[in-house]
Amino acid sequence: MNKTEDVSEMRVQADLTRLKPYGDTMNDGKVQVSFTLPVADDERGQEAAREIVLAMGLSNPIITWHQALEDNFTFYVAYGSLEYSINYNDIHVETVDVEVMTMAETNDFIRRHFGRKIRVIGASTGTDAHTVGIDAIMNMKGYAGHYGLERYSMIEAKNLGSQVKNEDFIRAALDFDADALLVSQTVTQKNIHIQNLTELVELLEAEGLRERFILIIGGPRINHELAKELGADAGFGPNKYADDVASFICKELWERKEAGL
Ligand code: B12
Repeated sequence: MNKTEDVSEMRVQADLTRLKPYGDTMNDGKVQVSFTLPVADDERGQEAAREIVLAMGLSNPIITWHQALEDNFTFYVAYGSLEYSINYNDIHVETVDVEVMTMAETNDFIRRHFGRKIRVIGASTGTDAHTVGIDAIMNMKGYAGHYGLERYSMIEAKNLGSQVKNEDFIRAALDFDADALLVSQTVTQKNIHIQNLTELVELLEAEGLRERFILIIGGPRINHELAKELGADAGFGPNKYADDVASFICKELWERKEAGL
């Protein structure tokens, strides 16, 4: 059997009503997990790691890597088999529903439908010091082959950087007369991103400004569903770029204009 036949054979065997990970053979349930335990890097620690993997519900655990981080902290990589499966047909997710335009198409859309530049302001808010995500979306040079919003001739983009307080962000957005607010949240420890974003939405609502702006949030742990839950208009996570954001802003502004808002 050649390689192509081999792959199509595996596809045929996939049962999406009983979906589970696979490593070597379809439905073998093989997963890799990594974690750190606050114990020494010795045989007892490895057995503890093996039992932790069993406690996760994975069968036939193998510890393939262990390395001391400090005297009493060890990092482990383990393999095991997941016995459970899920029904893929029961999975429904809310995603941003927009046809993504190129930079040129977006500029053209804005020129034809609004006849003015769209103003977008962004920041990484609260205590969050991570700037790479918001820069990826906004900076002239862009990210991963996608130019940032500063590059768009019909978008005026202002990037306030990181650790911007929600109050200051709102003031700056009003001064800039922004159409859209872009908020980046990377740190999620102790749900700090939820707190920051909830506070922002509450502040906007308290000042009667929530509907004044399109509110878009993003970050490695953000998705559209969470964004909607938190009261934003859209959420974007990894592998989303300026094109996705600009297309959404265009669609949303156009719908609001059509509705006379
Ligand atoms: C670089 C980095 C730092 C740098 C940041 C420098 C800088 N100027 O940004 C420094 C060293 C300062 C740092 C500090 C910390 N960091 Co740090 N950091 C990272 C690292 C290595 C890379 C992050 C990054 O740049 N990703 C690249 C960008 C492009 O990806 P992205 O942010 O996901 O962005 C994409 C999408 O999410 C989306 N997006 C992002 N924002 C937005 C916004 C909008 C509006 C939209 C539409 C889309 C969007 O678009 C982007 C492109 O697709 C990650 C680990 C990792 N490999 O990811 C840890 C990581 C994020 N850091 C982490 C932590 C814990 C910290 C510290 C708390 C560590 C400490 N104990 O001090 C501090 C926090 C400081 C603070 N107050 O915020 C954790 C976060 C864990 C968590 N879930 O909370 C990570 C995951 C590391 C880890 N595995 O523990 N960090």
